[in-house]
Amino acid sequence: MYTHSLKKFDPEIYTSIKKEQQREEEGLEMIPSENFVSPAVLEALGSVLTNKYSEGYPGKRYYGGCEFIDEVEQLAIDRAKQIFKAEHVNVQPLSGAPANLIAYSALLKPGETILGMDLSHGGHLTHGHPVTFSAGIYHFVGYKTNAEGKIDLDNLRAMALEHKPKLILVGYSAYSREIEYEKIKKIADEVGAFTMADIAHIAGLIAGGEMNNPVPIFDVVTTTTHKTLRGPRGGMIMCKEKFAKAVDKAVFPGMQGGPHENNIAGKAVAFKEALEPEFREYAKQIKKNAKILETEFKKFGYKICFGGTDNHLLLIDVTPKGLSGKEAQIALDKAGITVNKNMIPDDPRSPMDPSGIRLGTPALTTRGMKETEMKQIAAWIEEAILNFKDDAKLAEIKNRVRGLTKKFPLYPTLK
Ligand code: DSN
Repeated sequence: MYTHSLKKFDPEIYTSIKKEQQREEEGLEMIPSENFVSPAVLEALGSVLTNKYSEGYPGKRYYGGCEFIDEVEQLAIDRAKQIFKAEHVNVQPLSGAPANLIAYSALLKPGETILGMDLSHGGHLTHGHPVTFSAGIYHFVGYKTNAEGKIDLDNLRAMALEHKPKLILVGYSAYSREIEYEKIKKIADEVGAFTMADIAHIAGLIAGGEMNNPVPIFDVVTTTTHKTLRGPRGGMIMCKEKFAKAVDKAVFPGMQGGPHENNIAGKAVAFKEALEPEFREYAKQIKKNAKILETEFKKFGYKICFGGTDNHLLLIDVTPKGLSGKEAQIALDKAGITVNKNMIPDDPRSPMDPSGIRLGTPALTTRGMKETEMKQIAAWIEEAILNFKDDAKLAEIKNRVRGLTKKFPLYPTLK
């Protein structure tokens, strides 16, 4: 029946995919939420599992023909439990934002209060930003980091006592420090709040034993699977057994329909990779690489938000160098280095043209880059920022970037 290949049948899409592959191969990918999956994960994603409907859970489906789908989903669940020491895992959330909305709906009634981190201090849009759907359903109160860039637990406790939240939310997308889950759980217990951690950014570092694991401590933990965890684009919810039913019901039929089982197979493969000893080395190197960048950028006189990094990312105020975050992002793009413009705490500028850039090391570390390359890359970033209006200089840096990335081939076996 089907005889056509993508290349022959749809050259437009084929060509765009190939151009993106080349962009990924030739550039330095430093957006801290991005990574490169293995060819094995790509194979699972592109498999026939995409054809199958399987509403329900392993052993309890609404459709026939799910015996192999059940094997796949059960493996994903069992491996995730092993990695994070989780009592219960749901691997069906389609991504991080829906996973968070689902978790809120499992734990709370509309109108109840959530205490979450302010977006400009490193929180995520889904943690209460007024533009989101969840902000119309729940009452969010935002806490902030203090002048030293740390989460002030005394202030968090005072806010919890004042606002009596039903849920205290931690886990961030631009915050670069470790999180003290046990102390936060104590505060939550004092005010009778549930605890939720969104570990989307740091899941791989937790899996690799390089950061504190909230899963055995907190009630509910959400994550994406495609950032430091290096799996396919997707989400996951882990929780204590007593919330298992509520979470499963909130995923299906509460918020989602048929799970994407090709994607769940990709998650299972990535989890198997995360259980290998090499993954611990990978997680360690991500942090080492981020520390080198911190040291180098401090030498160049940048202000690192939160005082530095304990994880995979850095949030940097570039305005003292005479440009905005947007200008820095554009200049670095021209130099073949991909970062994202980002708000800094209490940013006086706008989200579309903020003061900072956010960058990280997970993707470069996947390519095998280490301390020597980090020093070189930090110097190129500084050069690009100092010459942000000089297109010829930026093109020259891009050439050097291409020379470096050639030495770290990404998908040599991918045609
Ligand atoms: N877009 C993700 C990030 O870059 O952090 C969060 O949703």
